[in-house]
Amino acid sequence: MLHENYYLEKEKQDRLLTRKNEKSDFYNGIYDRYLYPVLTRETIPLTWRYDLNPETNPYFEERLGVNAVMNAGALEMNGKFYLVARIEGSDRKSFFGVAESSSGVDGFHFWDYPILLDDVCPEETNVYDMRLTKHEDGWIYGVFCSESKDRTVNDLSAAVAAAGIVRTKDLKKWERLPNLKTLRSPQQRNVALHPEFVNGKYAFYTRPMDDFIDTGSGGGIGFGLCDDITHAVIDEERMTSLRKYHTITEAKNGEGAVPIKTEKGWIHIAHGVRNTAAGLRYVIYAFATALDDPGRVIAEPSGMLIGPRDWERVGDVSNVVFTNGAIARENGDVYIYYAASDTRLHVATTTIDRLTDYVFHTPQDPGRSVECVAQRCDLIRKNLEFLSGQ
Ligand code: M1P
Repeated sequence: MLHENYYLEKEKQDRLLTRKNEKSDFYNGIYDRYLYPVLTRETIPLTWRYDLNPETNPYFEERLGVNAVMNAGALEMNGKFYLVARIEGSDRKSFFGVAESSSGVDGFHFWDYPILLDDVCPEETNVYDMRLTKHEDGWIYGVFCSESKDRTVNDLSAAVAAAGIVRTKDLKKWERLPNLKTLRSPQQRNVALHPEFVNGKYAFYTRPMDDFIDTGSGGGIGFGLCDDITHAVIDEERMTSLRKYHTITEAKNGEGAVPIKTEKGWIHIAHGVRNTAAGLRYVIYAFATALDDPGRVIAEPSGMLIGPRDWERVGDVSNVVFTNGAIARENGDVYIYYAASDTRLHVATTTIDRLTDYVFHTPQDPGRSVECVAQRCDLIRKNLEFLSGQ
């Protein structure tokens, strides 16, 4: 006999998991937002949190709580949508779980168990933010942040971020490979593997950092090649999308989802960070790189693509939207999975055509207010002329 509260909680959760999602009335022509998040802490199976045996848990208390579900890698496989989400336990340690859905906007449910990674790094304390790459070599790679305590300095909070690598064929059996080594950057986060070979080599988008939080001299999103993914070493990283003064990437930026291939270039959906009196503000932006050189930026629409709005602005780390997963389907539909305030996971939908139009036809940021106003006046003048001709 189970505790009566089990049935109440199970019924609540079943209602949540079967709830249909709906597009919200938000409009910008570029993408649609949805009313409900696709994953939250409430969607974590009860078996992961409670001891269901009334003899050992007479009050039906949560034994291993979950605090947040966020930043997810994403992949389509056999017509289904899969997310490898970052789940943060009440103990502040993150781990990964696979959730699947048939629609991509609702019905996501976790598999029976979270992913238990091979325990190959004794110093590793935390793992998070996996980017999933279906690589042309036939493997699905997961590249994530592997965080370890920094014991080289006398500072309790000091940590080192590196890029961990796993690979799988089915999202069930995972093989852990050695962490990526970047010879010229002390720390790395937000690393993603490009889906194709570049000059016969594996290509990574990196984010060089001097320190765990501050990127320091790190100038933005890097790009580097390596010969052997089973012992991945990158010597030189050249810069792609840069941090820039008085833009949305001033404090830092980082590759988000694995880039999407289009006829005009690789489209990247990344994040940019600026500092404010209320702390760091994270937004999502887009740019494109060349098909024949995925490290070379060819289009940079001005400003942000997705910013935190309404209740998305509030959570554990408020004023944050962050993505590390998007799915582009054969039919041209695109699903961008983004987390709000490091607390829950949302989806925005668009199409390759709309995204391409946005990336290649949104004007670039001219960098100064006066030029931005001139840019806007030019748009207004054209519109008024157009309207008067109607
Ligand atoms: O808290 C916001 C995000 O902070 C980090 O991103 P970045 O390295 O660019 O600062 C990541 O830890 C990410 O998980 C988190 O959402």
